[in-house]
Amino acid sequence: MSAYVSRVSSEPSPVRRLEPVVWGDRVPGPMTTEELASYESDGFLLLEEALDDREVRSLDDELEAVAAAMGSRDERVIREPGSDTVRSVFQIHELSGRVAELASDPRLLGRVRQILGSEAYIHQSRVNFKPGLRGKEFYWHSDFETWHFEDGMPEMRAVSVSINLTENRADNGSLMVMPGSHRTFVGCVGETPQEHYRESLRSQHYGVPSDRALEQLASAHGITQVVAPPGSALLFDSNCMHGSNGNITPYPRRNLFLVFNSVENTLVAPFGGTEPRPGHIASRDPVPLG
Ligand code: 6CS
Ligand code: FE
Repeated sequence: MSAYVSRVSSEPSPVRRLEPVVWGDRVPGPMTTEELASYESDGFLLLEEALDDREVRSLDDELEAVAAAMGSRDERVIREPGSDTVRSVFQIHELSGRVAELASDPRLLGRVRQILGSEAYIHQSRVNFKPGLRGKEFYWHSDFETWHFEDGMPEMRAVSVSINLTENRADNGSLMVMPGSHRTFVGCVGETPQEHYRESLRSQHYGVPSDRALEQLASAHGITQVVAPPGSALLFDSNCMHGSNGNITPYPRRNLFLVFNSVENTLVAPFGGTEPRPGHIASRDPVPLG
């Protein structure tokens, strides 16, 4: 049984988060006390110039080559709704040596351990291509809501790192986050269909908050748009309310997305009662990093 309620027929009231945001006794690492405090209160932290230009270019080249070489029936490739254009490639840390290296890089892992207060493993990884002209949106959601109900992640003890591979501009579908929203769990209406992920990773319709809940959250917290150059990295809490618009500019918005989960928070049976999603979307084989 979970303390959180979602995927039910009538709308649950929003509840306060039970878990801490920064876990354990302050683990030493590269984040300053001010940075940790800022992450704790906003639920996210932007690291400008986390990677240098050369690193970003070689990473981006490798990811494009990996995506181009993948078979059209590969389950890890997710296409845009209504077209064959590649939207995301999952389990990218097992497909790209550079991503695997980056997952253990002390610049990221050191910070992740500080937040989680433990060792970490990759719960999910992917590249989001958000191509120019026709890239589609990601509707508002909390990742934890999905990971708890569809994957069986017990607690809010995971950090996502989104690394900009291209410029994330105000007009090309960059991420929007509601600062402070990570402190509230917003349950959603609607029982999850089996194999929901086949649809939801293209366009999400369950695990989406009501219009009223989104209006209330936005009026309480406001919306921050994360506009930042290539090489910057956004660390964000698993329960942040976030989403992004479509991209009708000619400038692609490519991001690498790594989800670090605590080794003390490994997956159990999904809390929504559906079959677990496949391992390339939610790992059930935790290998501690570093
Ligand atoms: O379903 C998931 O796990 C994914 N979906 C979204 C829209 N964000 C987080 C996560 O990668
Ligand atoms: Fe998300």
